[in-house]
Amino acid sequence: MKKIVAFALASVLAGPVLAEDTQTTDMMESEAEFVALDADKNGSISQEEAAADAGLAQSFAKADADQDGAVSKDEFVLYTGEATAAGQ
Ligand SMILES: [Ca+2]
Ligand SMILES: [Ca+2]
Repeated sequence: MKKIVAFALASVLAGPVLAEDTQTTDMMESEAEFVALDADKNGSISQEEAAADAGLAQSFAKADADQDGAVSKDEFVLYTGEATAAGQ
């Protein structure tokens, strides 16, 4: 039993190191998600394309930082990063 607790503790202590890897993975996941949502592959997500993602559709105006009616890749990565930081 003690061994199991020690292993669990070691996993927790290893957490910060793993978290750094996760940040990089999150960025790549955001990009993969962006490509998946950009149905017509024009490099930005229109409001219609955003409808495929309930969370993005709801926060579209917020994600569209420059309010040009489309979410660019940079805006999307920023938006998903902020959403992750806020724990949503
Ligand atoms: Ca598009
Ligand atoms: Ca925009």
